[in-house]
Amino acid sequence: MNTNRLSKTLSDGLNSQMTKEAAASQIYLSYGAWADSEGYGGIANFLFRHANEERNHMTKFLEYILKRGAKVKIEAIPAPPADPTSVQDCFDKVLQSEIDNTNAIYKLVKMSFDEGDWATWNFLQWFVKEQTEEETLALNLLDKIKIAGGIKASGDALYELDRDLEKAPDEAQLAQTKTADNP
Ligand code: OFO
Repeated sequence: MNTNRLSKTLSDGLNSQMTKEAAASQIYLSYGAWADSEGYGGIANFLFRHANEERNHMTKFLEYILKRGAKVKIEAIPAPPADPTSVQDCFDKVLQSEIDNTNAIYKLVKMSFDEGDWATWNFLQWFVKEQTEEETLALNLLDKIKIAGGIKASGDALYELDRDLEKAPDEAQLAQTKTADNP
């Protein structure tokens, strides 16, 4: 009996999203390393914590594909883009990367809807909510840097921002402890 409950299209799509989440984690790691080397330890800490969140998202996709009886394909993770040129550029790129990810999730939601695969549609709703939160977080970062003076932000303003982000609550949790009620 065929125990695979995912179509080939959705199984390929979910596998590729799993790799995309791993790539998002690498992007945050690379921007975090850049921030630290520029002396922004607080921003680096924030970005490193977010890298863990993306890794947890990758695990959620992996667990779901396995749960539905389909095959997990672990593939090469694309290299992150070039280093940012400033803190504003870094936050701009974080927002763009989250928007790209949201669009990829929406495509999967549409695929699952078109197939009437309500289990997958339901699974993806957690990510729809998560992406809204992550885009908001990235927009808030951009607001903060704008208030600090944008590309011309002074050393003092960047120092304050760096300190604030160091203290920002750590939202990274293990994938298995995350639920729709406790994202
Ligand atoms: Fe940035 O979030 Fe994963 O999905």
